[in-house]
Amino acid sequence: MGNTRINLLKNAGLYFVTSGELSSAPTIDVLKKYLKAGGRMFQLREKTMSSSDLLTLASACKKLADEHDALFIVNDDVKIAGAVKADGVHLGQEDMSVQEARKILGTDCIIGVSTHNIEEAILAQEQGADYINIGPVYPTQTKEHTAALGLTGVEKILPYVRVPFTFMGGLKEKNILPLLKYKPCALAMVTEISRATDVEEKVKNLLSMCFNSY
Ligand code: TZP
Ligand code: MG
Repeated sequence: MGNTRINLLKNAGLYFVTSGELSSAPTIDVLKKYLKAGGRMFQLREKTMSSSDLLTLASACKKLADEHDALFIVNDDVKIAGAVKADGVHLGQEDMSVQEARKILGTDCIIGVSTHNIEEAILAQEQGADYINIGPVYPTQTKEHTAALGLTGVEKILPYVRVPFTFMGGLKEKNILPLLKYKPCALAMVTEISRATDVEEKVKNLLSMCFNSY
């Protein structure tokens, strides 16, 4: 994989995951503020958008990512990731396998996988995931029906993790400090960023926490 991509992944610190529905402003506007404030990795995750709207938004995201040297990951949709030449795709447990996605996107593309337990983490790595997300760490309404791991659950999974990893689920400025000691490559957040009253200020605060506590 390209050095730039893997370096951006390893040093991202913060990972904004979009959601128009759970946002106080259109995704593209929140994203612009995120990037302006220094955010360098994001995922387009719009669960209810039509494919054609998603493709249009993904093209706009690609342009913004290039302008800011940011890492752009598409949730679920390998086709759209390939079509807009995104940096990567993020797959859930119900999505296409890593191997299939790899065949389509090639070795230069980042493939991330959502994992919730030891078995899923091991499997994703065996299949060639470039990074895994571990979560939900804390209770969250963004991904209902999935029990929160808590720090105890996280600590059970981490000894098996050999690739860069992110944490997600209920992450807020006020509760991320205990997670930083595990050295994630980034902390992933939906609503803490998408619903922030002042997105730029929030992102700056989060970035300074993520980087200064390493
Ligand atoms: N996967 C694990 S937790 C989560 C997803 C998609 C949702 C995180 O949303 P929030 O608003 O940051 O808690
Ligand atoms: Mg998915």
